[in-house]
Amino acid sequence: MSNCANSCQSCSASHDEKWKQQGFRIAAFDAVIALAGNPNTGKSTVFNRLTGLRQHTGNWPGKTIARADGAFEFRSTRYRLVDLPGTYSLLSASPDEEVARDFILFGRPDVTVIVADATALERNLNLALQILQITDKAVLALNLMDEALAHGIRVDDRGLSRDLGIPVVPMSARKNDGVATLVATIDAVRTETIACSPIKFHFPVAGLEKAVAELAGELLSLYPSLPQPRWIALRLLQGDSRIREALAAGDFELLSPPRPQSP
Ligand SMILES: Nc1nc2c(ncn2[C@@H]2O[C@H](COP(=O)(O)OP(=O)(O)OP(=O)(O)O)[C@@H](O)[C@H]2O)c(=O)[nH]1
Ligand SMILES: [Mg+2]
Repeated sequence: MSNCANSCQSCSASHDEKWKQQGFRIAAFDAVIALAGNPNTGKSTVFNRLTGLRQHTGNWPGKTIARADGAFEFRSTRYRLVDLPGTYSLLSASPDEEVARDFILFGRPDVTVIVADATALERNLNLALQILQITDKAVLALNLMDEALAHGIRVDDRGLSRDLGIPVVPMSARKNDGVATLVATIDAVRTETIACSPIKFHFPVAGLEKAVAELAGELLSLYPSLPQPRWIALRLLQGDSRIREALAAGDFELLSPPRPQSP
């Protein structure tokens, strides 16, 4: 691990500088929200609904992947919204998946909104379950409900919410249906007015649970601020070279968005 893995002054300063250069006032946000989901599920439509003209586009640092950041306000809380690249999984080494995974894992958004296509729920839930392994505060935006209804697809959103352990908001972003409920739900999850208890995988394979727990413990003693050590331990045991490289480089601080400063 490099000696700038933890929050050393110079790293934070250059990190803040980078965001300032991209036009953001670091102290201008109270909370950070990530928008994740499969490609073509309406993430950017939701993003545009929430941020309107208050947005900024560019590339992810060091990559040619487009990035959109924006802002919205709800009950005096200033939110920064980050539109992540659409992905089917977080497990491969494709640059899009890496950006999405690193932001959710190391960027530690206050809430992650998973935008899902209600007409293709099974495929969308694959990614949703992966996201729930690496974050504890999330909302499922069940988008394209208008299409689902037109195709006679009905979704038991309450049952889904119970099973996933996070709130589910049925919506049609294109028609602006459910957007206000989504915002209120994000706020309620952030303030813990709504408690999340996302479903986590358990490993029935003999010995695996023990190995994950042991390695997670070792990792935490080496890197006390490491997010989601169990998930990282599992990826290391599976031989994920990207996670190994991220650990070796110790660049968690650089992967993180600027944290709001206290007034
Ligand atoms: N019918 C319907 N169409 C929608 C809805 N939300 C978005 N769309 C349409 O779905 C298409 C994809 O929307 P985007 O917002 O670009 O989806 P995205 O998830 O940002 O796509 P990628 O960035 O490519 O992953 C567009 O044609 C939208 O107008 C919705 O609620 N209902
Ligand atoms: Mg998009």
